[in-house]
Amino acid sequence: MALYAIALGSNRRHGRHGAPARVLAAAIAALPREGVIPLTVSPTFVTAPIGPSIRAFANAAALVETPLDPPALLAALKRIERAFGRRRGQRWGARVLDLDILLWQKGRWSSRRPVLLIPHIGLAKRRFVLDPLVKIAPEWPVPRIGTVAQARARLTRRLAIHRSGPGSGP
Ligand code: A4P
Ligand code: MG
Repeated sequence: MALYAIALGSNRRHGRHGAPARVLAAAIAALPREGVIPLTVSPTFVTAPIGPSIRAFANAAALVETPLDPPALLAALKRIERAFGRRRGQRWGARVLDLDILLWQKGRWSSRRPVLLIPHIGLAKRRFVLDPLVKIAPEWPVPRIGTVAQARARLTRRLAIHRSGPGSGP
């Protein structure tokens, strides 16, 4: 068995499950059928879209336990996405359900078939990932940064500097 942290995102209604927050709850409920047991689920955050999509997202994170190795877990998450009606070719667009692997207890994973990188490449750059994740795994190690809590502190500091702009402030 291994522990993973996964990210959940949705910014489209599902015909049966309803609004994005309900889609995330239904996705959590679908995990055990794939041999993935949710241990801790973060609160759901409503987040402004990053990228071209204009609809707000619901985002959450979960700690899960499973005997699956990283490629098998990715395949399981993709089956769940497909079952929720996610279509190919919607990269970065509006989507019913996006499930990403963020962290793996055993550390790093890198493969080309399937294309899979753990930690997730966007982990340290995205508040919509770190805000939910810090609620459930603040002490989880992040390579080269320290912990999830430190990654989030670093990102919010950087965003604050960005917002105040060059030359402003004392
Ligand atoms: N892949 C590689 N590493 C991983 C990993 N650790 N977990 C590969 C999952 N997949 C991984 O992903 C494309 C391919 O990445 C996969 O087939 C897998 O082989 P995808 O989920 O099919 O496509 P995507 O999600 O559109 O692309 P990507 O780059 O994962 O986009 P993101 O990072 O998911 O961003 N704004 C807000 N507020 N909230 C959001 O959730 N999401 C996105 C999409 C944009 N803006 C957002 C949000
Ligand atoms: Mg994704």
